[in-house]
Amino acid sequence: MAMTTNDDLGALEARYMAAIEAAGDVPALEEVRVAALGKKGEVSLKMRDLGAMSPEERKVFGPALNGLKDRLTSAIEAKKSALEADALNAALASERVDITLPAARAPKGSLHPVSQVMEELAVIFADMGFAVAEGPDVEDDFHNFTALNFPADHPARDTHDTFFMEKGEDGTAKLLRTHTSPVQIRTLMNSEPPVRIIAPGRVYRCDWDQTHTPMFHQVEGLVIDKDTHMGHLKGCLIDFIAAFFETDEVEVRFRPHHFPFTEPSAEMDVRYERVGDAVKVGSGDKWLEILGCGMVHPNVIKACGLDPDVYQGFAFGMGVDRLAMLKYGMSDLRPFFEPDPRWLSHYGFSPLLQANLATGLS
Ligand code: 2NL
Repeated sequence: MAMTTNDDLGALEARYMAAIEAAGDVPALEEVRVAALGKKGEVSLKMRDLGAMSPEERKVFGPALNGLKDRLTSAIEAKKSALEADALNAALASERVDITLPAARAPKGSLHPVSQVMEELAVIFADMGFAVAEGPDVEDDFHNFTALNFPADHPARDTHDTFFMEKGEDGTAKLLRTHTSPVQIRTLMNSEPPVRIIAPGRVYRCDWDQTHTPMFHQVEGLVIDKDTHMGHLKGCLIDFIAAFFETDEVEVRFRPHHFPFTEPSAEMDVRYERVGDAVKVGSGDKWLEILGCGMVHPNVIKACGLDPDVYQGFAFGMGVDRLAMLKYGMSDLRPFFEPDPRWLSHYGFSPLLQANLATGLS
């Protein structure tokens, strides 16, 4: 058996370290690993030689070989992570799509049902004296959670529900808003009551299955004044349902619920029956959960710099995609966000026929 010396091990380590460094991709790196540490690898064979050494030699070369093996293993792991990160970045760069390019074929324009319903909501609530408020999709913890009276350990703050950005220089992470409530917080902080707004827009949650998409649409409403009470909430929401479903027959029920940002809180159900895939409101023997609502929690009023002993009001929130499905009889949420022109030409709306309370919403 050829004698192994410390110099041999040093040269072998230098050679493999250089090979690891030089590996251009994961398969090449794997070849280096097998050559060094695989069953018949150079280092593994030297390990086997230990058995034939004298105890004194083994005392020296055993630890030396183990150290060598550990250093090569960590170097390979580190290189592998770096190669994988490079591959991901290259894929991201090459798969980038220029969304500002003009469409390849002349588009036949039609309004997406979500856009149509957003228009209808704006028209209905404008008639009741509400303005439309907008705000950023990228939010901070204060406007999305803290000001809304979410406790520090509330599960919605968990990364499973919320998309967080990387931490910035100030050590805090921005996030994608999980509801449009932060729009209302911003409006309330920057204006004097009375406030009557709806906040429609995109919201984001880390959820993706048959009935959930990671981006969806919500509309929330907020009324703050000196003597707003639950009677106003009820009247406003019943009028909204009648206008939205274009019927005078509306029967609703309120079930007690919990939200951190309202007290008391309720969910509102509407009596309905199915007609094909669409719902008919006002008749039937079934109840449809439509929205959540409540009286704005005093802590929320306080967080916006207002005195809860002077100001109070109500708020509500609902899913726009779901409203569209119910009203226009679409049973599957997934095609909403797939660019299939057949679906859009079937369910889309003419952009020339604007939603209007006098001549009909749709
Ligand atoms: C739901 C329930 C709701 C609100 C949203 C709100 C906003 C402010 C203050 C208090 Cl600034 N409340 N929004 C209130 C009750 C319910 O949404 O199920 N949405 C899909």
